[in-house]
Amino acid sequence: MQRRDFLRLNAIAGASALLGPSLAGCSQPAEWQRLMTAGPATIKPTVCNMCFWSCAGQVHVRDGEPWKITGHPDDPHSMGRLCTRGTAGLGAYYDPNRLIKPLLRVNRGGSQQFDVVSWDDALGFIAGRLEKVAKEHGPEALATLVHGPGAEHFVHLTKAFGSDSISEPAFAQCRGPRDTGFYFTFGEGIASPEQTDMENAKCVVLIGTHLGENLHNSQVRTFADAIRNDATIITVDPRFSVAAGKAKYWLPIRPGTDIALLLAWTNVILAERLYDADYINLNTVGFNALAAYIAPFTPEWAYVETGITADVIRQTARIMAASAPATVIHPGRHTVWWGDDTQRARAVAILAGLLGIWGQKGGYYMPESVALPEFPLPAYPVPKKSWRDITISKFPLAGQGVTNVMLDNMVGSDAYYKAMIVYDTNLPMTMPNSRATLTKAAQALDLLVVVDVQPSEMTGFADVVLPECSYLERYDPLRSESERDPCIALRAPALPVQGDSKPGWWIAKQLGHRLGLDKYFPWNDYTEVIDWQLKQVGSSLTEMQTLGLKPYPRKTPLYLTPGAPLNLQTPSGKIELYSQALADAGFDALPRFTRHAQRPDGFFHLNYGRAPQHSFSRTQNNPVLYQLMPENLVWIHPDTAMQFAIDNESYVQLVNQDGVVSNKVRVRITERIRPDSVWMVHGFGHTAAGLTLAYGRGADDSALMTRVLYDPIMGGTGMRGNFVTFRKEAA
Ligand SMILES: Nc1nc2c(c(=O)[nH]1)N[C@H]1C(S)=C(S)[C@@H](COP(=O)(O)OP(=O)(O)OC[C@H]3O[C@@H](n4cnc5c(=O)[nH]c(N)nc54)[C@H](O)[C@@H]3O)O[C@H]1N2
Ligand SMILES: Nc1nc2c(c(=O)[nH]1)N[C@H]1C(S)=C(S)[C@@H](COP(=O)(O)OP(=O)(O)OC[C@H]3O[C@@H](n4cnc5c(=O)[nH]c(N)nc54)[C@H](O)[C@@H]3O)O[C@H]1N2
Ligand code: SF4
Ligand SMILES: [Mo]
Repeated sequence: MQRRDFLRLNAIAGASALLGPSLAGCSQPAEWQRLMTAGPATIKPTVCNMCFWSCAGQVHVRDGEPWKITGHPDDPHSMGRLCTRGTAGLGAYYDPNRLIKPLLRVNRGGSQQFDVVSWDDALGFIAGRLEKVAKEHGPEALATLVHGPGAEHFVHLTKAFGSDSISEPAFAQCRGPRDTGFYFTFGEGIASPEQTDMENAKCVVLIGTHLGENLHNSQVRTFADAIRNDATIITVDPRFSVAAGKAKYWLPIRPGTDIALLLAWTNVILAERLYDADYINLNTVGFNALAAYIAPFTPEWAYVETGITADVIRQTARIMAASAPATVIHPGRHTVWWGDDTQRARAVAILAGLLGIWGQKGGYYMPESVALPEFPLPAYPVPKKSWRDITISKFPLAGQGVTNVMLDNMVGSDAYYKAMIVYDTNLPMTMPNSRATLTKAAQALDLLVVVDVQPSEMTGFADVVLPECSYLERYDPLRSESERDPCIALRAPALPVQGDSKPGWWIAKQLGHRLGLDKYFPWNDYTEVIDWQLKQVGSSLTEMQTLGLKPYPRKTPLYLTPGAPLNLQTPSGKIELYSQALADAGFDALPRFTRHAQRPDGFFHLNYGRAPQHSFSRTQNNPVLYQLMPENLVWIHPDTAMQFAIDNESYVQLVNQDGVVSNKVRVRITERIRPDSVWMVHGFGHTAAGLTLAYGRGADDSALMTRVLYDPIMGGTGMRGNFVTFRKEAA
């Protein structure tokens, strides 16, 4: 069957499946007049979904019309204020390109298109295909790729169906290496929100981690506290980031050489005995092995690799040690860089371990969450084949499902997976070099369902597109995360549902019903689940509708007692400077520095990151944020610009090492980038025509990432080993 060409969502037959411009915002003077005279605001609780920091917010509604969204005053994530993107949530609500009806791919006279169909038809089609897959291949042949808090509904559905093949890009495209490296050192990963006690730190070290551009609300606020408190800020970044602009030390490191710097810092701390020997004796294993290993990695050695002078390496190491334990060595978040990322995270963790910052004021605090009981449900069926069986042979120490492994197992003659559900993730722009595999997977799979709010690139691969209503229109699982001050926050519908879009819980339950899984959905409305959970912790849905956020007292101290032995979950119970577990699995027990590919002549490191106005690839079409930043720019050093005769503000195309050519992108000539690199913000260069504002604006970094450097330990997709040169726009 010749189906599943990539469909652009303006190729929809019949009645419009998009919201359309009629509801667009309130820019007219009459609107302003109305707002000036409207009645007092009622406040409805929400949890922001414009990024995954999940700030608790308040939607202010006057005379039935949304007015504004603000941060919840008691929320540790938002500290009472939302960021640029959170404030622009109403733009997502009103976006005329929003999906509002289910779509089904049909083949009509040899050409493919999406038909608008009823929910009943869409869900019936999906259930029929899933039942066929289960009958022919077993329910384990379903893989579910998800992101965000609403993912829980589809995780639940997938497990009830009989598969545990669930993964999210937050692991293999984001935090996986960091959490794996910390796990093998401290016995646990770093929390989200990160447990960095920056407001009490005397020294903050940022390796990459471009706080300020990377805008995770309270994290940036506590970084600002550190600056206000005169903490010594040390940033390591090939680019003069916003954070570098606030720093005492900016180390413009040669890209990809961070492990060399980390080893040299460790060398200085050991050589100059800048550690607390009692702490090391009590709390670490492998110190002698580390000391012997580290001896050759002097600052002079590291200078040659990193370009950072030995003097600066020594000075910064001494400041970190003198400030310890009030030193935050930030663990980073997007850590899939060069493929040796778990080892780089190990090097970070070892340094943190030597400085004794675990559980200490001004270092890493001990996060705590509210223990929220699970709603009572029957046990899930045990899958005959687990994601582990499929993953471990490739990436032995992957602690979670790996998106890229699942995707790879959807193509080829021995493809294991036959159906995929995708929720709240835009895989073609999220997983590097995935478009070809996605295209093949879409051909090969018996079913591909995409649940999204807008006609993203991912929807173009789907058999069925299901329109979820926005976070402002729905209930989702309660927010209960590990953090400084434990609390629970409620996302509840604040605004009327647009069109025929539906909340994720409803979609999952309806599918469950059609698949004969009613016993896993023994409630009529998801509010019953939330209310039951809240009642177990002394609250209720009624109370939370008013409160929005409920703080709970901590049960354990925020900091560990200085001098008391750590009781970690590592095999030794101590900080594992030397990791026997890694050695046993055939990996380096101590982090190894590897020289990465040199850039070819005339090519430049493709460096990328965030801008405060946007999140990943999800906000470029938001009418409010589009106005703030309609396209991304490519940062080019003046020497490079001169060499290629490129003018500031002109448009160029980027061509990568494999000949892939980008969209045209506007040039910003700046000394804030190393001459060997260019930089751009991720998430632009949309190819989905249904995103009428974002379509064709700026360039897509992911499209240029045809070289993926896999982390052999946990499967992370290193993205930084790509290089580009320039093609000038024809006049
Ligand atoms: N506004 C906004 N904020 C966000 C997000 C968003 O989409 N929008 N996303 C959030 C998420 S989920 C994540 S994971 C984080 C990601 O944000 P981070 O975790 O901060 O990402 P990094 O890759 O560490 O940081 C990017 C920086 O690394 C620098 N860099 C590049 N190569 C190297 C190198 O070889 N060595 C060093 N030391 N630095 C290098 C780049 O110049 C850039 O300044 O941001 C979060 N915050
Ligand atoms: N090239 C490159 N790739 C990257 C990164 C990078 O910097 N460069 N960053 C990596 C990192 S750190 C991360 S965390 C990942 C993030 O990757 P993703 O989680 O895939 O993030 P987005 O690109 O924002 O895609 C989100 C998708 O969800 C949809 N969506 C938005 N809101 C909702 C909702 O309420 N419900 C539903 N059902 N759908 C919704 C959006 O329309 C969009 O299609 O990307 C990773 N990939
Ligand atoms: S940091 Fe901004 S976008 Fe992210 S959840 Fe908070 S307010 Fe929303
Ligand atoms: Mo991320």
